[in-house]
Order: sequence, then structure tokens, then C-alpha cells
Amino acid sequence: MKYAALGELREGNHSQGEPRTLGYRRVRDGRVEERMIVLSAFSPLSPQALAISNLFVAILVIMAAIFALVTGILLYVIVRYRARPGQGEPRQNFGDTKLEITWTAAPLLLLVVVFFFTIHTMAAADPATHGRAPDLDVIGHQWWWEVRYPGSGAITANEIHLPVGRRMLVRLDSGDVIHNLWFPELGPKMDLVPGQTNYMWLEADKPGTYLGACAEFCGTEHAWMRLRAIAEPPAQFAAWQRHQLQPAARPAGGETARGGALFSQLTCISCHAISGVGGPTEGIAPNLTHFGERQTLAAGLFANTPANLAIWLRDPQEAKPGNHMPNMQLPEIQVHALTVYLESLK
Ligand code: HEC
Ligand SMILES: [Cu+2]
Repeated sequence: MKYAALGELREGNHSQGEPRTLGYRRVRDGRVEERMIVLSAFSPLSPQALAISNLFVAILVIMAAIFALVTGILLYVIVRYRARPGQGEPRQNFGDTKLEITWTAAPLLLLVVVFFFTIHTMAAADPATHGRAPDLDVIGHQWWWEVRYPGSGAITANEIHLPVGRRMLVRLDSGDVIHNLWFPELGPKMDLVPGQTNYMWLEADKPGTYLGACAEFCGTEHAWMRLRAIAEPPAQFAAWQRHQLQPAARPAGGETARGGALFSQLTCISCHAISGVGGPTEGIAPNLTHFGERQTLAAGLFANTPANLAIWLRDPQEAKPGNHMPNMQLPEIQVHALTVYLESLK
């Protein structure tokens, strides 16, 4: 692989100080090293995730207690009643009604308890929508996420913005194969099925950046089909949404203008839309209207920096083999101009 160290992908968490490393792809001693942090479903940060995690822990505790009890009794019996020399045949038993009722009723009772826990959890994690219009559309594509806000018309990719503490109804669809949307810290996961609309609630208790991923194998780059949810105070969210509706920043001139012209002359615009410039309305490729503001590029593969964008444009097939953006064989001057232009789209 030709590219050099990419550095680490860091997350600036709005609320808590230290950024944490999310993962990286870099070349060290001629070897490609990749690392992604493990997303944990055990640090629930939404009411939905908390309900699911509580159910899991409750069942785990109950089952661990039963396991300890059964294993304990078994070990006791093995030792206490082991065969001893000259002992002869043990006394024979033929049924014990009281015992049999007990060990039938006890598991039954336990399952009833677990059943009610589960019903309670389902109501908390996946409450009825009562015909509410979706706040957000998420459409899965091999291997990136299209994000639309039907109320306002805002469109972005690989990044969801949420008002903190507010429950958002997400409508899920797929452009090709079955995907699955999962933010482990935020709770439920749900399939995105072509031709069938599914719904899911998304909510975050605290402001911050939450990592999500596709959780259903969907082809070669499934592992790099990641996204983020950025939860921010409602006023900030509203401002973000208003800003998304603005057409793309006009190139001021120089290198930026050259990049802007190239974007329309090359075939970029037949796949990528930039509002105010043109492009398809269908989600063929990520909308780039405000690309410069996004944290990552290529669905979480790289931090969005000029250096990484140049690597992407030089050969997207080397960076993310098999993805649906062709290698355009761009000369270095065009890579540079496009990089400057795209990073200016704020
Ligand atoms: C055949 C359609 C197609 C063409 C032509 C195309 N792209 Fe792409 N592009 C894609 C797809 C699909 C992705 C998403 C790849 C992924 O993450 O799996 C993408 C991703 C990107 C991204 C990263 C976006 C993000 O938010 O992650 C940028 C930037 C980009 N393309 C720029 C360009 C430029 C500049 C050109 C023209 C030189 C171009 N593309 C031509 C299909 C295309
Ligand atoms: Cu997928």
C-alpha cells in the first residue's frame, strides 16, 4: 500500500474533555495496521439502551445464580455420595411428587418473571409510534449511509445530528441489500431491508459523539460502513439543520474555484450532489454540500483531513477496495484543487 501514516482518528467529545482514539489505519514498518475500538453496549447512554442493558444484566444475574446453585449441588452430591469400598447397592427411589412439582413450577415461575421483564423492556426500547411522522430517514448503501431530515429537507451522509434528550423516530430503508443500523451505546438495532420500511427510535442522554456501524454483513466493505451520531443541545441542532439547507459555499477564487470547476467537468457530479451546483437527487453517492464540516470520510474509514481526502481521491479503490467510487486516475494538480474545494464546503 502506497500511503503513509494517516495518524489517528480522534473524537472530540463535546461534553467530556479528553478525545479518545476511535481507530486508525496506518503503515508501520511496511505493514498496514488497522484498529477499531470496540463499541460497548454495556455503557448505555439513552433510555432505550438502558432498558435493554438492564434486561440483559437481570437475566445474567438470575441465570448465574441458577448456574451456581445447580453446579454447587452437583459438586456436593458427587463428593458426598461417591462410591466407597464395601458400600453395596444404594437405596433406590421411585419418584417424589413434591420434588417433581417443585422443579417444574420453579422454572415456569422464572420464565414468567423473565417474560414480564422482556415486555417492560420492549415498551421502553421500542415504544409505539402512534402514526408519528419520521424525524429522520436513514438509507443504507454499500457502504455508506444516506441521512435525510424529511421535515426540513436537510441531507447529509455518514453523520446523524440529534437534539440531546429528545426521542427521534428514524425511518430505515435500503438502496441495495440488507444492512443493519446499530449505535451500541444508544440501544436498539434494526435491519434496513430493501422494499420494506422499518422504524427505530434514537435518543442520546448526553451531548457527544456516538459511534455506529452496520451490523449485518453486506459485502466486502461491510466493516467500513460506519457512522456517527452527534448529539447536541436543541438550539445547536436547529442551527445545524438550518445550515444544512444553505446551498454550498461559493468558491472564492483561485485553487478553490479551479476545484469547483473540475467537480462539474469531471464526472463527480453524476454521482455526488452539491446543492447549488447540481447532481442527482437519488442517493448514488454521499451528498457533498457541506462535506468540509463532516468528521470522517468514506463512512468512518478516515478522519476528514485534507491529507486523507487527497489519499482518497488519488485512488479510492486502494483506500477502500471494492467500494463504488471508481479510481479516476486524477493527476496530482487536480487532486489538490478538488481537495481544496471540497474542504472549503462548510
Ligand atoms: C460512479 C459514482 C462516483 C463518481 C463518478 C465519483 N464518486 Fe465519489 N463516491 C462515490 C461513492 C459510492 C462514495 C462512497 C464510498 C464509500 O464510502 O463506500 C464516494 C465517496 C466520495 C467522498 C467521501 C464522501 C463522504 O462523506 O464520505 C468524496 C469526498 C468523493 N467521493 C469525491 C468525489 C470526487 C471529487 C469525484 C470526482 C473526481 C467523485 N467522488 C466521483 C461514488 C462516486
Ligand atoms: Cu451494511
